[in-house]
Amino acid sequence: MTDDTTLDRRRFVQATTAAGATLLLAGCSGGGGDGGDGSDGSDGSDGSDGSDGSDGSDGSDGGDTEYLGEEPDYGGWFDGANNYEQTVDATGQDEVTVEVGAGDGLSFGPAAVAVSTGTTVVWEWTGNGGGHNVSAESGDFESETVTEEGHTFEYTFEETGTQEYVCTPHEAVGMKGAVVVQ
Ligand SMILES: [Cu+2]
Repeated sequence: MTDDTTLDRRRFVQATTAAGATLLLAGCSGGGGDGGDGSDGSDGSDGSDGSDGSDGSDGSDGGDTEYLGEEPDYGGWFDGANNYEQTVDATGQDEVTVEVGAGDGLSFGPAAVAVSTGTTVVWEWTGNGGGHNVSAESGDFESETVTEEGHTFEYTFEETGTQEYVCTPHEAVGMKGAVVVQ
């Protein structure tokens, strides 16, 4: 009894699927000709004035920011650090920019970023928070201490591992960062 019901149901499903497929096919071949009037999409030009996006400085507009699926263990490095929440996933990119003097001016932004080997990290000074530098705990890189907005310092990470760094003048107030090289 039950077997019959199952069989019937299966047949019914098959029949429905076949009918659905036929309908889909019919819809495709039938409606194909009218596709031409999609052309008025060309006056969508007012999309370009999104220029006032610059005041989204509280980070809330970071729609395309991706975080690592699993947060690395920094062994307490970020305890008391500014601007650290999660590690930004920037793996697979040739170049990544980190702000020096982000947020309140005494932070790196993002404080923690993951990159791939061969990635160049470009630190860019915002001009906020006074004189900053970028100094690796390992000693592998160290910039001069600079105040001016737009100054940059870069370092290309060739080896996997975590590189912790500080702003020497503001280390004591939590201006710390890390680059995780994967
Ligand atoms: Cu600083």
